[in-house]
Amino acid sequence: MRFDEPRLCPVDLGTGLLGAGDGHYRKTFADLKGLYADEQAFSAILAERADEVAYEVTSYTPGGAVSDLIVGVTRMEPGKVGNEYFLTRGHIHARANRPEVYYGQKGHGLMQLESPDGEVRILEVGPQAICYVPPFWIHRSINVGDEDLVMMFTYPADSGQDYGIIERSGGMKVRIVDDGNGGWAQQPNPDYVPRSAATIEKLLHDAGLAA
Ligand code: S6P
Ligand code: ZN
Repeated sequence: MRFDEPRLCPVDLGTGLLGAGDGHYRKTFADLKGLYADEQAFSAILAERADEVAYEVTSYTPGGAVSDLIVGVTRMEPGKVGNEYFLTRGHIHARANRPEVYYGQKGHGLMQLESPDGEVRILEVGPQAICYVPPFWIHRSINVGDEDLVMMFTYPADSGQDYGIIERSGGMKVRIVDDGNGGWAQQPNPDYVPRSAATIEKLLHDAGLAA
């Protein structure tokens, strides 16, 4: 066949899952060791909920070419570890110049964005809000609501994910915590180590861009 077959993938807002996809993975709380600041609070969650799903991703990948788009949905449980809201691991795309679009469908979420040189943007993503993640921005989603957060996403199929960029910096620059009034606030991450000029230069160079 010369042309790919069009595909309809329904999103079930009850389950937060994509239908007619070909990919599905789950992250349990046990999988998320080292992600949260409050290790004691995390151990307490592990004691009760280690094998429960913290978030899951269902997707459809039509092909692996740059001209293909992966489409999918992330569903995340509501809750906190200590005073820090549940979040995804976060990453930069392995091909760092690949962008992504998120579309809020259910719940109250944040997209935490961090540029390689340490600029921080926090965007609220509720139902029917489109969030554009530009090339080179590290991104993570956070559930600051009291129900499931469901967000659709789409990105070039050859993007890949690099999780190490966050680990190498001791986490992202800020953490999102309960502000004490049921809302959220940013808190500086004391373990954060800024990326060097050489590291940033390499990111741009690897993506085929001069600094
Ligand atoms: C992939 C895209 C999403 C996330 C998903 C889970 O580029 O941004 O599919 O993978 O929301 O987040 P994470 O950070 O654990 O991959
Ligand atoms: Zn991504």
